[in-house]
Amino acid sequence: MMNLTSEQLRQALRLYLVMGSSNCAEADPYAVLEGAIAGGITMFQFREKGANALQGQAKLELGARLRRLCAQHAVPFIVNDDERLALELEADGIHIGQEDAPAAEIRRRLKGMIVGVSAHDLGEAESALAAGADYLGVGPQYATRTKHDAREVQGPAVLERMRVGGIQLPIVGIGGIDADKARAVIRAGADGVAVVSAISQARSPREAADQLLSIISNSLGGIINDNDIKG
Ligand code: TZP
Ligand code: MG
Repeated sequence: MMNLTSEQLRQALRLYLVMGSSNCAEADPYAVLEGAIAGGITMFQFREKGANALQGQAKLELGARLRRLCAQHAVPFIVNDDERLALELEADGIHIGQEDAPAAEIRRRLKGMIVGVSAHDLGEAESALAAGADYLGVGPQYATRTKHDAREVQGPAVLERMRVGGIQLPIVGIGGIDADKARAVIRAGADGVAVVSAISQARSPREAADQLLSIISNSLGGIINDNDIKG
């Protein structure tokens, strides 16, 4: 298991690929992840969900292959929702939603793992912080076709409200983010972006990741310069 400081986690969240087999259309998820890693993704979440999602042994086997690939490249490997799977795969962390067990409980059961929590407004962000979340996933930033039960679109303004409200935790924006939208999400206060389709459905996951990472890095760099100027 990787032991990351909060600042290392913030760095690792710059370009976070979230994916399961059903997000890859015809492509092989292993090949998609290989390409995405070559293109520079900084974190990965195995999210095996939806109508055609793998179950049982098949889910475990795919998870184990993707987990090994991440370990070979020192990319933190996070499991969506499934505590047992996170333990079985010796994941670096788990990502939970508002409807899952409280972060504090999960933190006790999964000692040492990174715990990410989905938050939709300042109140949920404050609760997640109090429960010991290590980072927040905030969205949907824009309309998404990937998650059918996603909440109402928030827009990047929700990130500003959280930052103004005093939330300093590492945050990734998620939902409908592509190369055209990544900059606005970073400018609003996110430390990185989480994407599903922008990489998993791209003709070249490697090129898509590479392009996103340079936009994100440039946008983060711009923020540092702005602060420098303001002193
Ligand atoms: N949570 C909020 S939106 C979303 C999740 C898992 C899906 C994001 O997928 P995409 O394809 O990047 O819009
Ligand atoms: Mg969930």
